Amino acid sequence: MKKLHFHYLFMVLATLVSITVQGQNPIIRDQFTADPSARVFNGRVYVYPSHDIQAPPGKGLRSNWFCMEDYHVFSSSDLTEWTDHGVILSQYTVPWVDSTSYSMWAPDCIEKDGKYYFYFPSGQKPEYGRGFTVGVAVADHPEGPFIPQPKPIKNVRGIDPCPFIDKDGKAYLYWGNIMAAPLQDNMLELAGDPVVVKELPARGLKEGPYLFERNGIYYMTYPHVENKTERLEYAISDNPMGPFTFTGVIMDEHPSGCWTNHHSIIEFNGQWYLFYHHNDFSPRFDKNRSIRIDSLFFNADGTIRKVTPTERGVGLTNARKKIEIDRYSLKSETGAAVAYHDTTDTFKGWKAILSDRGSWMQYNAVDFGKKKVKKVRVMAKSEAGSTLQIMLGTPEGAQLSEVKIPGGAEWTTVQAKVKKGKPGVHNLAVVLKEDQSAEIDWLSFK
Ligand code: FUB
Repeated sequence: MKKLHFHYLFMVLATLVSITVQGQNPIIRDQFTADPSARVFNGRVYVYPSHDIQAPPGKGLRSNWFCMEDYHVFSSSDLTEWTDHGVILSQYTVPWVDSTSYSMWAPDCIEKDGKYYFYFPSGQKPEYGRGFTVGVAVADHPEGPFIPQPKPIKNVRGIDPCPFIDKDGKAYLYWGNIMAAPLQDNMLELAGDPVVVKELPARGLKEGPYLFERNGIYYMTYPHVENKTERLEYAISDNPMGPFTFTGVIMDEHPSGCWTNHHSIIEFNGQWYLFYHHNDFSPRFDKNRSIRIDSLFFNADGTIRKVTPTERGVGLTNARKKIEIDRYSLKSETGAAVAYHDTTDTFKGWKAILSDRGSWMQYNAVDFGKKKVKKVRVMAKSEAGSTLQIMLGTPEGAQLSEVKIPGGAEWTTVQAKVKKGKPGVHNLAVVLKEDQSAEIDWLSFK
């Protein structure tokens, strides 16, 4: 009784936490996040990621490995401002989970008849068998509170569950590498025996299935290791149970060597998006990851155009807020680089470094609103002192402002007048006018 009371209190408290985090890539800047399952519920985007942590000494499945003890959910109405709704489920509150396993890996969530079904894998208590299985927690709202079922789903062995409800109302569950089964109407039990999904590539690890439908085509998308690290691929079918035909690559392997990638694909306000992850805040340990978003486009025949990861990500950036130019859309081939502010605390973020005369960074989709801006503030640093040009559109565009950075070792905020500011949404570029290098943290207009 005491335990149940504590569990309820925990769930209520969890739903009260709400911290806004700002997005470009990676979209969550105060904790590690991985395996983003994005869904659109009631006109908002909800992301259900895994929550990577550093394993406490002696904990977790093995050392230097994936380590997770709980889940958060994040939501946004514009893909730029993200609200953290706090912990929605933890390994300590699910009856069947082995709370010493730290193995709450990639989850997903789906809505049916006003209820939200959160599917998650984890290591199980010995009485339920060995290895990973999948459970469900149910809520009345996308952000919870989620009440876990007392037992895992019967007959599911593996990780990375993905639920799908077809246009005819029939529900399916995909998981592992890669299995499928129909779900019963209650969304809590399988309605048939699991089958291996055919005809996906026979060689190399496949995991993280994510199935969606568009114009009558069922897209089975999944990370696949053909050569050391994962790349995102897809296969198509006219049936949610397959067989599928391998069709192409959605995203190449991360050049950094980050071993995993894991994704989901949604349409939101008429645009398709790919949610995926990379190890942005943890360059030396690729099991501490961060979730990202980039736009995804289809060709006329329904095939998917390969997505190139960007720092800029998606969404509009308000010109009157901080524009982090280090999350650039384009940069000059030479003399433009990005570095951490503090390599011992990567969550402090990045700075842009322009070092050659004429080097530049371009930042797309800045929303100047309805009124012309009159001034720009730039947080910058330049040992020898330097000058930046703020251009509208591209580095060759009209000059909005010229900002002189005084010489010195400290960061300083410099303000300058803006000429010919324009209302509306525009791209911006910052160009180094002199030979002396400059570092830029952010700029903002008023
Ligand atoms: O996050 C742990 C595991 O790494 C996931 O379950 C896999 O898909 C991979 O991203």
